[in-house]
Amino acid sequence: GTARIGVTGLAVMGRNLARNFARNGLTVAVHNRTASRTRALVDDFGDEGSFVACESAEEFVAALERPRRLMIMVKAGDATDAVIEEFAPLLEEGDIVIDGGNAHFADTRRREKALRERGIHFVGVGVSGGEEGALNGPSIMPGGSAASYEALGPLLERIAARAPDGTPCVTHVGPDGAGHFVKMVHNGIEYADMQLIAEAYHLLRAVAGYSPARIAETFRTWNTGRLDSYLIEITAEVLAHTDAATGEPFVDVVADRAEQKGTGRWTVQTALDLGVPVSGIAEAVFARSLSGHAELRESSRGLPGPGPAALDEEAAARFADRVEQALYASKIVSYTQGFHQVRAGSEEYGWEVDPGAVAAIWRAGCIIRAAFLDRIREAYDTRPGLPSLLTDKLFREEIAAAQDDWREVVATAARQGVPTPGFSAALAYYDALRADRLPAALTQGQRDFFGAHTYRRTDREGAFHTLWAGDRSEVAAD
Ligand code: 2AM
Repeated sequence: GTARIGVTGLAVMGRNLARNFARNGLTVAVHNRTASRTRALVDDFGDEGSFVACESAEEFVAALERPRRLMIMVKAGDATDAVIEEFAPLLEEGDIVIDGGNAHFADTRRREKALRERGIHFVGVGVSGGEEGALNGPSIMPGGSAASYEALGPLLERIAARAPDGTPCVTHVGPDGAGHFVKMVHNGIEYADMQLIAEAYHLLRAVAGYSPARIAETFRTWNTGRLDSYLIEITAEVLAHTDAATGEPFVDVVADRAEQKGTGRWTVQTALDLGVPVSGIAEAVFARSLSGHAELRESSRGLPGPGPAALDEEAAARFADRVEQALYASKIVSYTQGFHQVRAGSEEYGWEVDPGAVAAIWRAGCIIRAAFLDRIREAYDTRPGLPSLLTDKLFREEIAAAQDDWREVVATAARQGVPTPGFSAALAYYDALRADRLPAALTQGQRDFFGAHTYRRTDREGAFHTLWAGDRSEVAAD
């Protein structure tokens, strides 16, 4: 065969990735269960590059140069296993099967192991950037053997987004499920970013009294500073949009029930298993969930609470500046938590993920792309073993400068009854981590009281138990 890579599964993501490969000078074999899609691709876009249209699995496999690089772009789940089972018997040792779908990293680990035992490389690839990214340059997060990356990496570099400094947004994240894991955390961070932006909007609307158009202007201004990011940019677009049918701001005619496809939930579930406090991401998932509980919300409407108090123009402008500070500080916390999860996953599964490289490939192509990620890359490049982004010199200074405003915003929100779970959770995380002493000591006392769970002491080694029901003397519990 002569095709450098093959794509099977030609719904929009697969089709756009195949076109991206072809547009970048690679001969691409294309295949789909239903052959009409394959023909449509070549009919509609055949002039963009070199495609080899294949009707059967055998034809598809035969079209690929060796080692074969076969990319599966079907719906995550059973379809992926079905397609793997269909092709694996046709492949030879050293061939590479690539799953570019949104698989759970645990499935990717299982598939990688099963195929490795058959001498076939399996690469789970996180692809971010949606349909547009797939066509014009996504951020790509491949996980698999180093040998498979040698054969595949250069091709992925051709189609990846370019960071502002020109480097392609793809790196060998680590073995087996590392790529899909990192993609999952990316999505969790995306949820948190979106929630924080939504809270900023809500505060500007309810407390500062700004209109959606005015808030769009505010976000545009913020987008020229340190918050410069794709999500802030599109937020301004959405807020400036007017509904054609009613002439009302678009944001006022959209039902306020947020949906989710589940990768944010996976992030939080996995974080719970790993014992990583990703409170900002969790609050973002819960905020969407809460918004969808229509009956609960209906029956709770009118519960007592304060309403927002109107600010004059000058106070409103000052408050808006504070919200920018609160948003930025909370964003640092979200990323701190997300990168903690990446490190925890990496340690649990022995992936040796380079967090600086992850930040670098999120700089372009994906939904959370932002100038900010370059700062994170720098932080890890300066200190590869950095335990927490909060302890990076620059972030530490920025939070020091932002924190009075951050606290004021959270206090104002509480006083005026505006829910800010993201801002509040981020601040609580920050204050908990910097505390000398936590009330966890009391928690340990309670646990020892009702369940004899024992505790450790600050002044001596060992585990201890207090005879709460007896004379309350302390005994060694080892
Ligand atoms: P289809 O066009 O034949 O339906 C998104 O659903 C993509 O995944 C489509 O290209 C679809 O093929 C493909 N797909 C879904 N389930 C599949 C399966 N079990 N086997 C092969 N392809 C599948």
